[in-house]
Amino acid sequence: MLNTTNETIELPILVKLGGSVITEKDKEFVAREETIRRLADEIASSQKPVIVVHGAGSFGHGVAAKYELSYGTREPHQFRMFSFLRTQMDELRLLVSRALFDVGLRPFPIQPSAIFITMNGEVFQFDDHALLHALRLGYTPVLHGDAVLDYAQGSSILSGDTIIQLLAKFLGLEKVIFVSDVEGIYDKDPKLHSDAELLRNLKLPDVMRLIKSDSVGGSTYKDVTRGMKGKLESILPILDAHCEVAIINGNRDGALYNVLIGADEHGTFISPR
Ligand code: ATP
Ligand code: IP8
Repeated sequence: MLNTTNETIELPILVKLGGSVITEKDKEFVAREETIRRLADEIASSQKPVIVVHGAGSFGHGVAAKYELSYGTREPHQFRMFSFLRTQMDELRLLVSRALFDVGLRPFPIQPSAIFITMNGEVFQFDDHALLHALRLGYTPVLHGDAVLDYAQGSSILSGDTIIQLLAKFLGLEKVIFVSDVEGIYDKDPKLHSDAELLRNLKLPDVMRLIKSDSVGGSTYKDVTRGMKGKLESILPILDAHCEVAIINGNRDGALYNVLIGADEHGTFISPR
């Protein structure tokens, strides 16, 4: 149960819809709308309270990389492209929120750059009021990786994985599901090695070992937040907060529904201890 001041509500499950699943990562600004609708339907069918955080995929990473927006805004064209990136993320959030609405849920879309401000790329301010009140009222908050304002350098890129990590700790959640375009964590990048083996059950020390090894890499697509390696680094503090983590393939029909209802069939499942 989540205690928000004087009320307790059922603990939501955090679901990260990876940018590699909800967008065509190699086609700029193209969303995979059918997949988004199916994933929304799986969330609704599970009847579990969730918070949705989605990735940027091809709506964000290409622009962020080209104009170096992770490192700040100094030149006039960077300020303009920051605005462009922000509006692209609004568009993707709208597509995800509308799909959730269309399957009967009550999405509450939140613009992360309006509630998070960073300092040198690290979260410095987080205004939690709207998020907590939305949860209290039974809405499904929808957030995402975003281009955010930064007190020191003007702008930075806040990954959806970092938001997940913050929310898991802050809300004391018990389960986080990362929906990606691979079955889970492998002993090497499955997109580059056909003999890669899926690691089904892991514990916190295994994650620490994998981060130090070369077996987990970035993404094969343009990704300013460092692909699966960045994801594993975000997962460590989540496990530290005693929260379970699942990484599943969003391209596999029913995988999200199954893991939401607790039938862990396909994927990598990481327990805090
Ligand atoms: P986004 O961060 O845009 O939301 P995402 O959450 O879907 O995207 P990515 O950051 O693209 O996920 O990371 C998934 C990618 O990581 C896979 O497509 C795969 O190519 C790559 N990868 C590298 N090493 C591994 C590994 N050992 N196991 C699994 N995937 C790996
Ligand atoms: O796709 C990155 O978020 P992520 C956000 O969740 C932008 O890593 C705008 C590139």
